[in-house]
Amino acid sequence: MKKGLFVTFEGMEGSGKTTAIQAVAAFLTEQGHRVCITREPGGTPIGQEIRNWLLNPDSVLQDVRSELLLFAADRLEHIAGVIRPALSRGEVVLCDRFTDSTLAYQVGGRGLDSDLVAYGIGLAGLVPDLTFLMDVSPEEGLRRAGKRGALDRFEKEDMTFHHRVRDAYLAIAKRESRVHVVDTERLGPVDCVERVLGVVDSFLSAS
Ligand code: T5A
Repeated sequence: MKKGLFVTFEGMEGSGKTTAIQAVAAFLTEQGHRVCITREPGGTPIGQEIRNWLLNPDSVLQDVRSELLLFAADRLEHIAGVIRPALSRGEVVLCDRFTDSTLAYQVGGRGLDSDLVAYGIGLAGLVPDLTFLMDVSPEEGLRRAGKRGALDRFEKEDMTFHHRVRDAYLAIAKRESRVHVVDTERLGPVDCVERVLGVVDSFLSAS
């Protein structure tokens, strides 16, 4: 049974998800919460194998639906092996990417059929309590990501792909009240974390 709090962080490459998660986790831990930090793809041993393959710029797929199924397999193992056990222990789970990434990248970016993707997402059977969309323009996000070195298979996509992904994310935020947009281009890392903590705090006080 779910007892903890499930919080997901979404957004483009280089949008500041990892930076925010680390700071939010430190703050919540200091306040006495038990926190589980995890990510997709790659939150389990098999998920790490799937991640390596999916992000490798040399990986080639003949059918783009295989990509959807690889993310779905990663997610099912992650939910069963990491997320649900942590929630049942009452932990705050901070997850770097979840089902909204599939909607943004596989429907928005790749143009896959939304019913097919909805089926893949439905297999998860788990909806976040709160989601933070760390919003940044693709130009700025990729500039930040590029500073780390070689670009991965998704980062190497053209700018129109990245703009479709961002548009899809903003559309999700418009229709889902659990999604809170944080402008990481205008706000520095400290202000972004303050905004996230304000929302988490209100949510915890109200529940
Ligand atoms: N994918 C994933 C799908 O297609 N479908 C799916 O279902 C799923 C789950 C995963 C890829 O897989 C795709 C999407 C992705 O392409 P990833 O490596 O896990 O890739 O995710 P990335 O988004 O690529 O991770 P990044 O590390 O690039 O981005 P972050 O975590 O958002 O950014 P972060 O925190 O590392 O920050 C990047 C830089 O920006 C600075 C930081 O200091 C750092 O240098 N920064 C800021 N600068 C200014 N202002 C701020 N507010 C800042 N916040 C951070």
